Amino acid sequence: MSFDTHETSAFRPHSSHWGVFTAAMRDGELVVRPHAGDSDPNAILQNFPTALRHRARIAQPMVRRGWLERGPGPDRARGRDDFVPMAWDAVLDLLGGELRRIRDSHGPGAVFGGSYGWASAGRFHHAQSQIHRFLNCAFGGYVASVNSYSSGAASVIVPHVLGEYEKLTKHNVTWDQVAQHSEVVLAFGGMALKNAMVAGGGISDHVERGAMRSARARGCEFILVGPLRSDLPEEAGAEWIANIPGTDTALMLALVHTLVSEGLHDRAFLERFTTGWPVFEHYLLGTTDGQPKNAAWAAPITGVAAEAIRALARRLHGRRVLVTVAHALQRAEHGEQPVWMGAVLAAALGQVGLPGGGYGYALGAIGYYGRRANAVPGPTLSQGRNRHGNYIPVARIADMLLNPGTTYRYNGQTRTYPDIRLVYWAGGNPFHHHQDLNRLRQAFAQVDTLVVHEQAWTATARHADIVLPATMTLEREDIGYSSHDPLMVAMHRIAPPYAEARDDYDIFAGLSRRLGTEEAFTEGRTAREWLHHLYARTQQGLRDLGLPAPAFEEFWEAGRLRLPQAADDGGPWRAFREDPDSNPLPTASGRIEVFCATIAGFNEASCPGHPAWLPPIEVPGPGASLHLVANQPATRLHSQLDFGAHSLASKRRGREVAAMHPQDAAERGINDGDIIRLYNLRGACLAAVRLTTDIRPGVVQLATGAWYDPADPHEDRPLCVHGNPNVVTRDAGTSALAQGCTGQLTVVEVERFTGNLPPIRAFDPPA
Ligand code: PGD
Repeated sequence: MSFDTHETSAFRPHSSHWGVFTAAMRDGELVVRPHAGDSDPNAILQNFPTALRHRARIAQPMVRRGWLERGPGPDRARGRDDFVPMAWDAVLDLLGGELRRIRDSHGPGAVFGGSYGWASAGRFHHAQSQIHRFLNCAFGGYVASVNSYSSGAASVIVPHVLGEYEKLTKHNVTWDQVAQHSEVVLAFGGMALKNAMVAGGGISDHVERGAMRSARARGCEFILVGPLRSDLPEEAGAEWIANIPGTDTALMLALVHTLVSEGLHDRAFLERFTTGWPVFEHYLLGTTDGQPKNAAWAAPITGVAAEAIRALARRLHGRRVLVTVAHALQRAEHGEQPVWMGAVLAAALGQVGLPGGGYGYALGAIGYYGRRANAVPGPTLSQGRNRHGNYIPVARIADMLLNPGTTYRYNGQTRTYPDIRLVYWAGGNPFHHHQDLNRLRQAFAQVDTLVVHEQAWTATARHADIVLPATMTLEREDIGYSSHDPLMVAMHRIAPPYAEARDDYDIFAGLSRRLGTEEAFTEGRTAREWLHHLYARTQQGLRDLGLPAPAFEEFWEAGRLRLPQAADDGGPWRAFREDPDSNPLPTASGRIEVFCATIAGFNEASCPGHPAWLPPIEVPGPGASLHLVANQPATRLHSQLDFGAHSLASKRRGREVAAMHPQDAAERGINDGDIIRLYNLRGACLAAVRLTTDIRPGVVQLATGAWYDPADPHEDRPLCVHGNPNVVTRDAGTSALAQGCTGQLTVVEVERFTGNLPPIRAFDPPA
């Protein structure tokens, strides 16, 4: 890798979702060093050096040949066609014309601009903010998406039953409280460090490992409930209860049943702070359906012995217990239930609102949970107002594109899918994040035009009609800020843009010029002027607190600014516990809703009025099939920089590595290091296999993020030769309540792959 310009031998500050760092060009090579103050830096940073000038980068604007020759319209050739390079002016003219055509003939409601994705850390060049601002301010609106692939179920159910979702995750039990107060941390789905290593907007110190180490040294007991032992770090010294995936709600019900039947539940807390307990208790004890949800009932469902469940319940009684539930659990069918039931368990233990106790929903799922909030506002680019207003729950995109005009249920409403003609994406990779990718390909074949801004040739870019090369974060100036990290970072430019790549901002400015709305989008500012403008909000916040507020130039020169943080006060649940009448929760009753009349009133069989065990549709058949846990990767953020050295080093024979129990492998004649084929009716992918006893038998684990790489893109259900689990996951909502993503858990068959090993072409630019 060599650079002929912009040799910056001095280390300059920069930031990413996976950590603050400094970087310099040394002898033509990019050198990246983690932030000196980071106690546990994230090795993912080392994907940058090889990624910066990798052949997978997009060098120039490209237009799909079929779209150019036949014009916009539904086309099965997407993802199979070749591309024609085009000059920037010409491609922006072309796209400007297409945007006008769609708006004039169909209106902004024919444009899907949800554009879900993590994009990059800088707050100005944040691609989601840029695209939404462009569509709102310069185009006239768009069909949006709501909620996230991360927490689709939780973010909808929590406001009904517990209060503000954002507060539950970001203003609640902190890592400091865990270190100082928790006696037992009962972690459903664990708290894997790979997840907490990442925080949107940047993170300057990874504290989770240290907090667990301190808690453990003080005598705190960690109990991991889940099929993968690696979901808590060694420092936690955890006891492992390896339940069958997707059965946590049944286990929690049995724990509460034991507490109730042995008189160990906190009646006074339930009476004072919750509503609807008696209705739930009838279900729990089986007076409504004849089936007590006791330990004997839960044992065959969960794969955990009845006596072990009872013993665990007794062990929780009378101690400072923190119940955590990982996001992963709600990224599955009926994902609302473990979220709700975790709160009911914490309430039955009477722990909600105590320091280091209660319900730490999603603690450890991401780096900005379990920390103190900044006391001053951060830089935020206004996205303007969407005058169109229509939206879909984010994970229903394929349903929307395949079924325009049909109705679906969401959060108590019956809604109608719009008729989308143009899909515009910047900063996300649906061929990474969506489920049942063969179905997604059919869905994308329906639209007139698919536009993608990308830095690299992801499968999403390959399926686009118009591909616009975007700069990588290292190639632009920005401000790194996360709401719960005290370090605001002046992200200096480290390298010049790759080939003809442009900032998303410049691309949208060029398009808005063609639409006659440039001023509305840019407000007459250059990118540098925007940084000044956005910084002023934080500066004012500091002034309001009577603190020194350095000028922008001073901040830029220093490279960072340490911000004041709010107190660790336990948030709304502490205040509620101290005085529930003065500080009610923002639920309908002002209490924790163990039975929720609002949800019951929606009449959804898939989400009744109290937490319940609802068996999943897909379960492994006897003998043949396995549960597939498709979780977050450890060596990259989602699919980002999968072509970087650190991510590549984790693969075997170029493929993503799946973990399997030796017992399951032996039954299938599979050896460590073999290539396996994971398949079901939806599709198939290859992976290399690693055998380990740190996984429950009956479960195979394959992380997300290996770029989709079809052996023959012309087939309808091609084999992904690289190991993207989303070719086999199920594209169905969590329930009619939240319609969240269910990609975490599915059922597959696994066999040894004996054919000729197809080459990996995911990182080669298309013809
Ligand atoms: P990323 O790989 O981060 O995944 O899905 P998401 O789409 O966020 O994609 C971001 C893309 O943005 C990358 O392709 C990157 O190159 C591009 N990009 C980065 N910076 C810029 C920029 O400045 N400009 C432009 N134009 N592009 C940029 C993540 C999603 O996946 C999430 S959040 C979760 S939690 C889900 N998890 C699962 C799961 O557990 N199991 C399954 N099966 N599936 C999941 N999918 C979900």
